[in-house]
Amino acid sequence: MTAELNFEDLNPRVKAIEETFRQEWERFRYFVLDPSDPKFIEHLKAGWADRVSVLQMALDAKDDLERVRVESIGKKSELAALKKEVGRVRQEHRAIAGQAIKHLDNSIGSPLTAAKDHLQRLINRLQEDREAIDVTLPGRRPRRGHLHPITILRERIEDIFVALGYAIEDGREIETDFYNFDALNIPQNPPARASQDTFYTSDGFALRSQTSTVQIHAMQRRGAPLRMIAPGRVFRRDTPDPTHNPMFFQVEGLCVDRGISMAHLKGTVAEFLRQMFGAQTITRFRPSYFPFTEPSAEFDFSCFKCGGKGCRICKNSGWIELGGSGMVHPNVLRAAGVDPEEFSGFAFGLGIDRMAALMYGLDDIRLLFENDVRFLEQFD
Ligand code: 2NL
Repeated sequence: MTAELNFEDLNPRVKAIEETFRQEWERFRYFVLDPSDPKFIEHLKAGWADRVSVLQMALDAKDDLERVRVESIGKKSELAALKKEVGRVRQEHRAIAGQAIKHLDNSIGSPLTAAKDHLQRLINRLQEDREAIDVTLPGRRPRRGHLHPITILRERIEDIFVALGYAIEDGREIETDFYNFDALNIPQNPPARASQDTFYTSDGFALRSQTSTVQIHAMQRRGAPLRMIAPGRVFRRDTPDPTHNPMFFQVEGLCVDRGISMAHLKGTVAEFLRQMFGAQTITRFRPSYFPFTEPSAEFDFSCFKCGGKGCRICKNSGWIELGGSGMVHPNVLRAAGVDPEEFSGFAFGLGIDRMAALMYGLDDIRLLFENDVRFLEQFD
């Protein structure tokens, strides 16, 4: 049986516990202030000015506070040990010892509880602040794109011909030699094919060197009469330079019917160019040679910039060369299954990229295919 204790035996330990807690508590004192009090945050920021985040500080303080609670009034604390010894205090001192310990327990426990509650409210508020989204802020505007300048131009050309009663036809970019050369009356010999020299796949298919291929398919499929244009990507074995690219864009037009003459060709091309470059535009035709047309002509139009007086754009000639044309060769009609005795037709072709370079004043057509947005976004 252990000896009875006097209150005086316990009292120094009560004082010691109180003192230890008081020292620890210094750091947490202000947490018993109400966190919604503006002075509270001010106080925090002043005291923790060098800390990056008040929230992190509050989370750390919460851990610290819990440690202090465990050490001060937890099951293994000196206070818990003290409570167990109250039973051994002499009868007449026991009530006062009990009261002193209970008072100590409360004087430690209640500020801890208050601080913990307030700290939690502060943490909640800071977390809400951090996660809050200001729904009144304007959204980030997505940058609006636009069509490629070649597409813009192609669509303008299409609109003009659709209004003249032409269909728009599309086709494959990989073709057989028949569609790319033979059907177009291009002789088998290498020199004849050199100007249309294209790329071949390992299976012997050709990348089309003009969109006439689409027109041959269309004549075979639909027969005559026929009015159509074929815009699209074509390929030539050219060394790239400011005016050449091995891949470029073309529009070809074809009109096949009974009694079609050179007059229809001239009227159609002239009307197209007037719609494209203005009512004052004059068109001229120069005799030329293409294997797929007979007779053949190249066409020029009066400069849209100077009106024919001569300027940098038309190289002082007053005229701009644009494309080729002619009456469809009977051999071509025959190859496409159209009877040249019954039908005749005209055809023409022009380069869309060349036209874009002219209209936008580009000194290098390759810029159109580099897909540098800083360049392309100037032309919408
Ligand atoms: C040019 C020359 C031309 C054609 C294309 C054509 C199509 C068929 C039949 C006959 Cl299906 N001809 N197309 C005719 C003459 C010239 O293009 O300088 N293009 C940029």
